[in-house]
Amino acid sequence: MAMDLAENISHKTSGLIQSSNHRDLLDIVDTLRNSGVSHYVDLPQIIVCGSQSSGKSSTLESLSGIAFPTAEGLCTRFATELILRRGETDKPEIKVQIQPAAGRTGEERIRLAAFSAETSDQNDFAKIIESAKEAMSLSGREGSKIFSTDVLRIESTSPTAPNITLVDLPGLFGASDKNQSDDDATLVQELVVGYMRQRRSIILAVVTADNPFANQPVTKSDVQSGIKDCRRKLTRLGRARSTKREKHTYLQRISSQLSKLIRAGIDGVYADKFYESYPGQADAFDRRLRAHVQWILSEYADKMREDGHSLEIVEEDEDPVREISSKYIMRVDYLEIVSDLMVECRGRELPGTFNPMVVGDMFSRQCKPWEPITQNLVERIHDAATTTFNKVVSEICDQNTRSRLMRLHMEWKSCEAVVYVVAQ
Ligand SMILES: Nc1nc2c(ncn2[C@@H]2O[C@H](COP(=O)(O)OP(=O)(O)OP(=O)(O)O)[C@@H](O)[C@H]2O)c(=O)[nH]1
Ligand SMILES: [Mg+2]
Repeated sequence: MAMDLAENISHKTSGLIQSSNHRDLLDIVDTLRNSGVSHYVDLPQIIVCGSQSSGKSSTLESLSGIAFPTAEGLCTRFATELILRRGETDKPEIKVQIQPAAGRTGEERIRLAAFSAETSDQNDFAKIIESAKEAMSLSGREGSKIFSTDVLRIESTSPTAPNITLVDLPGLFGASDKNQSDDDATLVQELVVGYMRQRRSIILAVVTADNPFANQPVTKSDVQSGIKDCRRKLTRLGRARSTKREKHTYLQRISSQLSKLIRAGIDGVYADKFYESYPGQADAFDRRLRAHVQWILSEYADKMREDGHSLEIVEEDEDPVREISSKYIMRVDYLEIVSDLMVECRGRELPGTFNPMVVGDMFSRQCKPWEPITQNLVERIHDAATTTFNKVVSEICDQNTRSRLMRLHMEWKSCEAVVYVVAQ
């Protein structure tokens, strides 16, 4: 029955994932995994996880056609990586090895790495797993360990197998009993979460039908947030669009949503869900454009007040605010500069009067820093507009549409338009 299902799956998937290119790629992935590269790079794999005795090993058996040891109660004691490959062999070939855990001593590593078994008879499989357990000191005798972080690697090549890598993991459990301690629960949890965290792990969560879905440890945290993420991505993908008209409607929807959200961001009306903000959320400014620009403008006003004038003119009885001596001048010294300037500005005025142009000259000398400060303001507002724009586009369309629209220079054109509107 299990073999039938496996064959069924492999036939259905052939043509999609069974190409020789795909097989070569997976072989490279497994060679890398075998060389320990997975310590540095996460390699793709389907991981089977869930509560104890929820039927993980049985699910794996149905998918692979390989009879895993399954039983009521404590059963899977270590991670088992099952590498299924389609190959032209007369009989199925099964190769078994142990990848020692990171915490093993040098001597133990040599002993475990030396463990290897090969067979073409699936009936030997249970025996091989038993001897692997023995090698990992999981014999079940007094004082032996219950769980291990060593990994059992099984490579199975047969003409009908699908090209996939599956990982069977021990079941999660909360409470200790006479067979397993709290430390064991932590060890298993760390092992499972370690596999779940690997970015390229595809999580196959197995849940029992007699316990509510939301109560099972594997459906909590990571998996639930994964489901949420998938839903969000699906919503973003939008409805199927095969005709030109449907594609046109899709782009029109993006365009109207974009202008609606950007308009709201410019006007500072944050009623849409996109602008939602809650305490501790760091990216509110990235979305709330008007608030961000107002903040940038108030910093600009402070900067202009403090550094907008070239020289600070200090009254006789006061101390300068600025520390660098070239940045301030005493009033009496400044008056001398003004007198010199009045001479330089002399026109046709009568004696005793002065050319009012002198004020313009003094002003242009004093406002020299305005240009770089204002240039910086323009850049900051441009960056703020770009950030909000990118956030909005990421929110309303899928990754593929987004990058294709961006290629049409929509980014620049729209950002310039936003800066223009904000500046108004
Ligand atoms: N009723 C019923 N029993 C099942 C089903 N799948 C598996 N079992 C039984 O449940 C028990 C546990 O199955 P396993 O596949 O060993 O479960 P597991 O999740 O691998 O268990 P651990 O590795 O110990 O965490 C075995 O006795 C199976 O025969 C199912 O769909 N229905
Ligand atoms: Mg199991």
